[in-house]
Amino acid sequence: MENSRKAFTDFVDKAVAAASLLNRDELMFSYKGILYPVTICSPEAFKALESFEARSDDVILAAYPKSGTNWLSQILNDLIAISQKKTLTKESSGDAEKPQEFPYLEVGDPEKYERMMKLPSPRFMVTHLRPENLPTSIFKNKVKILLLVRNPKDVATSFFHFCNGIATLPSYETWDDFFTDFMSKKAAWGCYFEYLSEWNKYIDKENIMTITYEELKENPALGVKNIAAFFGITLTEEELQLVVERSSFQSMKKNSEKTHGSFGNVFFRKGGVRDWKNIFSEDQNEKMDKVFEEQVAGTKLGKKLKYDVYCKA
Ligand code: PPS
Repeated sequence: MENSRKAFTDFVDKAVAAASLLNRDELMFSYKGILYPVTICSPEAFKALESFEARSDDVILAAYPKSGTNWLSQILNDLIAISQKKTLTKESSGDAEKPQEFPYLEVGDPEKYERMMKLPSPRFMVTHLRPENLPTSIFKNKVKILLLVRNPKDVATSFFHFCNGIATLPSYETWDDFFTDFMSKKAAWGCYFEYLSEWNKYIDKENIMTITYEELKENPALGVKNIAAFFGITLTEEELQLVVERSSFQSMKKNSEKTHGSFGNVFFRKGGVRDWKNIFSEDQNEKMDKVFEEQVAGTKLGKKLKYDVYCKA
C-alpha cells in the first residue's frame, strides 16, 4: 500500500513540477470546446478513453471540480473495503484508499486504460467529465454512478483558492478575474452550469444516484447509509460510524499530508458551506443568481441544490 500512496503523490508532484516550467497561457488546452490542464490530461488520452470498456461492477464517482470529490472518494473507498471484508482502523491512514492507477478517469497517459483492464473488480474511478464526454460503455453497461453536486457559489470560491494553490491551473491575481472566467466558460473542465444541465438529463436513470455536498454535510451518517444501500453494501452500525469518522473534514485534513503529499492543505481547505459570503460582491451574486435561474433552477438537479437555502440565505 505504501507504493500506491506514493504513486498518487508522485503523480501530483510531477504535474506541479511540469507546470512550473510553463507560462500561464500554456497551462490549458481545449478538447471538444472544454479547457483541461495540459500537465495531467491530453488529447491522446481523451481519444483512448472513448474505447475504454467499463464493467458493470465498476464504481464511478462523478463530480465537477471542487464539489467534494476527495471526500466522497474516501467514503467510497472505505465502503468498497468493507464490502471486501477488509479491516478499517479509526483513523484514515490513506493506505486502503489509493489504487495503483490515479483514480481520475480522464487523468493520465493514454496507455492507462490498457493497464486498467488488468485491475481486479470492483474498480473505483472518479471523473470531472460531463456525461456526453464519458465512454459510452459506462452507460451501455449500466455502471453505477454516484453524482455529487455542490452549490455553485461555494464551488467557484473553492476553485478560485485551488487555482492559486496549485501550479497545474492558471492562477489569478484577483477574485474578480476568476469570477469572470468562471462565468464565461474558461474554468478547467468547462462551465459548471452546463455541467449541471447535461447531468440533469441522466439523473432519473436507475444506475445513477445524486447527492449534494450540503446534504452530506448536514447528515453524514444518512448520506453514507444511502450511498452504501445504492451500491448494495451492507454496513453494521459500527462500520457506518467508522466511515463517517474517517471521512470527517478534520480527520481527512489531519491525514492530508499522508494521502495527498505536500498539497494536502490545498485539497482540504475549509470544508464548509457558504464560504462564498466572504468573497462574492453584490453584483456577482446577482450575475450568478440570474444565470442559475435561467439555466439550472427549473431542472430536477437544480431543485436538489436548494439554491435559495445555500446561495441566497
Ligand atoms: S478536486 O481538486 O476538484 O478534486 O477538489 P474536491 O475534492 O472536489 O473539492 C475540494 C473541496 O471539498 C472540501 N472537502 C471536504 N468538505 C467536507 N468534508 C470533507 N471531508 C472534505 N474533504 C474535502 C475541500 O475542503 C474543498 O472545499 P473548500 O471550500 O475549498 O474547503
